[in-house]
Amino acid sequence: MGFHVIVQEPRAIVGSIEMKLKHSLLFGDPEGFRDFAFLFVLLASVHFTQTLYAVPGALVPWTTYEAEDMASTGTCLGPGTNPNTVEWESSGRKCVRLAVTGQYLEFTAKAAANAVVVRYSLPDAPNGGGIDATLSLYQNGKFLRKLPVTSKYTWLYGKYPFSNRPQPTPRNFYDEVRTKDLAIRPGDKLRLQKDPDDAAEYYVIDLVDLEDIAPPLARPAGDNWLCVTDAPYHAVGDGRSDDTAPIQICINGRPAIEKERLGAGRNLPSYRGHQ
Ligand SMILES: [Ca+2]
Repeated sequence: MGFHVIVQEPRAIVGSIEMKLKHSLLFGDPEGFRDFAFLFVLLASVHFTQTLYAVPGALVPWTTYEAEDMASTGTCLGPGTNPNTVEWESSGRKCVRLAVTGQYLEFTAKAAANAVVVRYSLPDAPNGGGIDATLSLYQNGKFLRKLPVTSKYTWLYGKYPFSNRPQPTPRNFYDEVRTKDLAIRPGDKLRLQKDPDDAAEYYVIDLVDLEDIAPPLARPAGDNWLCVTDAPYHAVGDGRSDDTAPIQICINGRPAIEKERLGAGRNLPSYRGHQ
């Protein structure tokens, strides 16, 4: 069997080798056995290569833990593929709903991490506009901190360009909350729990990401930089203040300067919601 068979249609190759193997079995011709061995090695190589490279998605520096795979006293939703349901917008089409005080999700960290991202959904306010609430984070059974969660930036309704007024066919259920400066070790148990003062009617959790994030970069040397937290811009960078104007003014002043630098912290451009 020469190189030419490789450029043939694969099914024809397999069929040809199958015919030769049958011939060899009947008449003891060694060529069929040899080709069959070649095909076996070829298919094994393809399978091995696919095993090595068949990793879906991008390479990312965090580890994702699906809520539906965690230990939980909540209610698993999905898999669901119906539009306008929270399952439909969920990773893996599944999520977990915590609706009773004391219900929780718990999982074991696979690697060290200092930051957590939780993808969650809260109910909307009765007349739209969202609500604010908290969710409790525990580490190895010990209360760690409250996660501030909101539905102010979620819940759209109807057809494009959508509305914030509650009606059938809701969508955009999920938001994310981030917290950092943690000390999570491999094997630690992390728990999200609806405690008595976590007042939302329910919490739907899709997934949790753990990441060991690097500290902020040091300010570059030289003066060929603009920093949005410096005068005259005065961005706050606390994750709560609207820093749209300082960032925009800084960018508008860019032509005379080569680069801008966002100051350490959490700069929060304003959200432009649909009306
Ligand atoms: Ca999920």
